[in-house]
Amino acid sequence: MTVPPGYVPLDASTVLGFAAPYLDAEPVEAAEIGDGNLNLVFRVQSASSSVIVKQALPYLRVAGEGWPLTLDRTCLEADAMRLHAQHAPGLAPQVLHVDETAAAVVLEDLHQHVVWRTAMRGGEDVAGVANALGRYCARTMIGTSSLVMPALERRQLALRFENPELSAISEDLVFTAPYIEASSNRYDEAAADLAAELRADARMRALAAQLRWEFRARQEALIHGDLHTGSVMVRDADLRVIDVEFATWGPMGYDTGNVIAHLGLARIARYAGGQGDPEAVDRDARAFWTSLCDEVGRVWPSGEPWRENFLAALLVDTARYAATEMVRRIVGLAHVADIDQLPDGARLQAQRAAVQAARSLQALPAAGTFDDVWARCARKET
Ligand code: SR1
Ligand code: MG
Repeated sequence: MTVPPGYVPLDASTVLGFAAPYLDAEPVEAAEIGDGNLNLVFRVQSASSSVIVKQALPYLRVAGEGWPLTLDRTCLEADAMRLHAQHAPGLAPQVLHVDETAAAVVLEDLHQHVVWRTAMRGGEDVAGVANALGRYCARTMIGTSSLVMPALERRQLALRFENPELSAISEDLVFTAPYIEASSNRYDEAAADLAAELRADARMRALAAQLRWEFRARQEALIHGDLHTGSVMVRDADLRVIDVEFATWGPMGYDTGNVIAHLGLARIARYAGGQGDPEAVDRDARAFWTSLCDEVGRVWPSGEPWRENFLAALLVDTARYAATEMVRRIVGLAHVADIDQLPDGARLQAQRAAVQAARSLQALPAAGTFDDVWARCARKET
């Protein structure tokens, strides 16, 4: 693809000058620290301060130049991060600068925070984080929806955040590829039977097709679009939600389903032999849902007459989107370290449990409680 005039990918040397205005002294060091699938991420340091520079590449980093992408995703991400920060103050990183030509943003460096998934994989349980994430979801989802936002403002906002390319990636990787013989799929040879079973599972295929349509059609809120435990930085109970580049108008249950799916995968991994107490994840999942419901009541007080119905429907959506997210993290392109890093036998046990959990979530009766959902998600037997 042709890149816009003036765009040049940064490197560990050129990023020093780019970041200098946002540091409190001369930059002395920069390193590319990105381990994500899409962008370049640098940490740039002076003697006494540091910032993060995130720059889009004109292609999907994990796939290479054969998968071209336009460059506007970092600006859209900064825009979404600022909007989410307005609704959920203190729960998103500070955006210090946006440079459209360089397709790069300068962000607050959360160097004292760790990725929640990394903490959990190390057996560490961080009190208060699940509560804060429930509040983030409630505030960003309800706050950017027409449940509370004045109609004119909401319609004007709808013109932003279309995000067609990254939304198409999600539609493909989450709802399509895992149910066909797609070249992007990746799984262990030992799990090939799981992948084949999924391709032959009419009910899971129907669920995925329906959810793909709902993902496109139900533009309920400005969702994060990739809200897993790797998108959450924690330091004690202080939480910041990062990596908002998949933000788009979509169904609220996509975000909450992602959170529950990744807690389910963490629980399954611990149960299969990973570090940490599986029951601590049970407590996190319950704390997340309780906090979300409580916060919905605070940010949408006028919804009282039908709020319970709304939350019951959101729970069903959460279970359904959790099912498709769990499946794609086992047989699709992008996996999770919680399970991939387990030793061979334990990994296969966890992979089977995750796919069974997804099937069980798909079959959830309409009037299920959160405990019903979680019991299906965090399956123990294989
Ligand atoms: C090709 S991008 C693969 C995945 O990485 C991102 O974090 C999203 O989860 C996306 O689906
Ligand atoms: Mg991401």
